[in-house]
Amino acid sequence: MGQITGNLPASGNRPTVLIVGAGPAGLVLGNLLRAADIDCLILERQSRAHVEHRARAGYLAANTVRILTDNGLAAGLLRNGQQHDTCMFRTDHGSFELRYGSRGRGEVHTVYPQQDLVRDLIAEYLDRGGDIRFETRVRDLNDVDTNQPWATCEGADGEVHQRSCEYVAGCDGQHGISRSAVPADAAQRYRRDHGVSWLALLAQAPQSMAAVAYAVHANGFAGHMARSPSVTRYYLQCPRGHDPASWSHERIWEELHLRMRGELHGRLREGQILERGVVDMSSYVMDPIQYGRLFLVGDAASLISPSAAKGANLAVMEAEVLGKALVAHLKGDDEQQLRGYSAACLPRVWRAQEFSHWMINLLHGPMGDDDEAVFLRALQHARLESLRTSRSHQDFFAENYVGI
Ligand code: RFL
Repeated sequence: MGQITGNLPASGNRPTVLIVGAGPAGLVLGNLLRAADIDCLILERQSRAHVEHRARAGYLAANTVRILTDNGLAAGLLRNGQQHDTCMFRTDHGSFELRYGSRGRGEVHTVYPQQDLVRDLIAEYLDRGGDIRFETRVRDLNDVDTNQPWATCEGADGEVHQRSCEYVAGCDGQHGISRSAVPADAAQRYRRDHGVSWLALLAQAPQSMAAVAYAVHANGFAGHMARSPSVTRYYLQCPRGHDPASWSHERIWEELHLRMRGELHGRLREGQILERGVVDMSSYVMDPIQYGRLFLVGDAASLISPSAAKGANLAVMEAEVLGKALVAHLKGDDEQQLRGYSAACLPRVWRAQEFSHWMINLLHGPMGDDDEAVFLRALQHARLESLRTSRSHQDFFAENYVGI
């Protein structure tokens, strides 16, 4: 690790906007700024190969597709993405399909792996003359409440530099450092641990059914979601603190078959497990998501559980709002949108949080056989039954499931 001694060397020109992180948030923002010919620099701590292969999200909301299309960033997803409009629920009381594409506002998802989107966004950003430095970690952000914010960053060679800029976009995800540049008394921080964990799996196997499947089982939740023609994401609810390596290949597929009720509805198409990790369902929201000249975007601003597949979609929504606001300010001398960035985004963040929380309660019944667990599972069944039979409940679901 590089050492800081005395004054740090200042490195390169001073970009107008310094973007920390090359995930969906930072890359969409960088592309919007470059389209308006605004000088920006993206610093990313991982290598290009790493971010271009990091599998995460896959379900893009209609608003995300609209933003990417409007800004010339959708060629790959329009060519290779799959439209998706149905989800399926499986319980001890039976199975039903909900064709959400014909309910609510009639919107559908586009399934396109996040790593493919990231690859497209990097290529386009470079085509637009964007500057991006991989394997460069931002250690801290300073003076963000002045006209001269600056960052300390460390390159792959261990050299430590200082970078100054006019504005900073903190797009460095849930484990980033940008949030910590906002003083404790300058923002309210809302946190919740939902007490549920998922073993997140990527299988080298085609999807087993033409729908997202959510299975509610006494052993816990199981999920099935398409990613690409040959790769499918599965989830298995697991105890907190679980070691993902403790699950053998056989045990994973046995448990997925059991919870998905393969004997009734058809066996799953098995394949090698390419990736596994445990995701603890938690939420985090800062209010406001701006401080001085620092603007937080995506998971850096608000973390959401993956129960309703909202995280990447919120990141793109916020990147569009901030991108437009920075262009209006820097090119049109209109600062109003920039001042209103946080107020424009947070109601949509909270709406997504509320629906994700609703989904967690829909999909996870309490374990055990005490009176309370039995009662709450009966309520869970009643909620699913209402979703199966009530047109207005289905409209509510569809509007919130795809909406951002
Ligand atoms: P990212 O994608 O985490 O990118 C942040 C980037 O910042 C870099 N970084 C730094 N760079 C320089 N200096 C530092 N100090 C840095 N610290 C961090 C990181 O290396 C990284 O490249 O955040 P962003 O752009 O806000 O995007 C958020 C989304 O990635 C995230 O919300 C989604 O992946 C969540 N999510 C899903 N979202 C959906 O909309 N639909 C889905 O279907 C969906 N499925 C998922 C998901 C997340 C999952 N996991 C892994 C939690 C499925 C899973 C399993």
